[in-house]
Amino acid sequence: MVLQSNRQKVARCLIGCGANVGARREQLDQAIDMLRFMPGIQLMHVSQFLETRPVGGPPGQPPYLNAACLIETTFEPIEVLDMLLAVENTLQRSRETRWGPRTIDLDLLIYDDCVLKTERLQVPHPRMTTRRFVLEPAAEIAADLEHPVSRCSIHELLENISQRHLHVAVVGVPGSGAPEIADAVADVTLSRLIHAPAPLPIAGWGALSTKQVSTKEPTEQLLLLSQKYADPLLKANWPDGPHGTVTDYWIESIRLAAENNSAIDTNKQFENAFASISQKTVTPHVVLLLNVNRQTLSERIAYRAHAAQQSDVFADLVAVQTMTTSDQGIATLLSLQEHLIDCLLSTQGRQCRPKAVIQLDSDDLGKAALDAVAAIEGIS
Ligand code: PH2
Ligand code: MG
Ligand code: MG
Repeated sequence: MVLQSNRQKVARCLIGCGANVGARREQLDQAIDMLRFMPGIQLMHVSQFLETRPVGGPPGQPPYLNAACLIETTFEPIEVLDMLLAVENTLQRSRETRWGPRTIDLDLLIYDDCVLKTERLQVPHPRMTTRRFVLEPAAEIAADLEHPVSRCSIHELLENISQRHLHVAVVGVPGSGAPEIADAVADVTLSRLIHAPAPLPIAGWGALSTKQVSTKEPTEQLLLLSQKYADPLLKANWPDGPHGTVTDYWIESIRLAAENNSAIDTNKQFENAFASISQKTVTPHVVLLLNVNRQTLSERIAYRAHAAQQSDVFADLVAVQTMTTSDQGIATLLSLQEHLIDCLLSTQGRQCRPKAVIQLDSDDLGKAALDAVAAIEGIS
């Protein structure tokens, strides 16, 4: 952070507030008053209080009252967090279950254009882009405030999740569980479900072309594959029903996988041809980006190879099995995973990039499914 002369830099912060037990309105009022009189903080705007349905956590919770505040402060991000925790503690906040009922919850959503991920604090808040109970009050007081990762304003983020027929893409390398998570999300949201029409060009690309006795260039085959991925998602045929579409792929993964695959010689001509296919598709409104570690991948590859020939689970790993060693397969997958994260979450805003990207650890598929469903429930 740059200090200007001897004046400390003032940061603008967006704070999310919520309560769903006790005298909710009084608790929110008290918390906001404590912010109002806190040294080092200027309370600029407070939204109205909005009654919202609880998202995630144990079933049967009472409804929330949510609000947002905009403050200016000379505190560092971690100091803002400590100050918010102190206010929560003063108001008898208990912490038993994750996403359980609470008398008061104060979240640091945005701290200027700061992007930071530590053990204690992540800003911008990792789940805010699909939470209507956050974006609606925030849009009332800070519609033009920019989200520093997506580079969209709060207003744009709210508009993004307010489309009539949403496209949610579950994205991850083979073995990350994308088909399984997509099934769970589509199930709960009564959405149309589309699985990847063919495996990603991870490996065994040579084998594939000889099997098909194809005389086509690999890049030509890639474009055919891209067209298959694009066909169900064309803007021209996009439905307008209210239940949305869930895919277990993102077409841009083909480009990234091809770039990552040394057997494929991608060039400018390919890039242009790919772009003209990809541009005709609906950009996902929400990406659920799955993350797996090396250990998980090696266990899942072993599972596919030995125990699960007849099972549908992790079927997307079949392409990886054709690689000479599973170490090579794992290295390829991890490198592609890095590439995906980079492309979806780097702060250099790319055109046509999905606006809401939520990262989920999918080493535990059951937990990933619950988190995925909660992220999508936040939209309604
Ligand atoms: N906060 C959560 C989990 N779920 N649901 C609503 N409606 N409002 C919240 O503030 C909220 C939630 C975790 O902090
Ligand atoms: Mg919260
Ligand atoms: Mg909190």
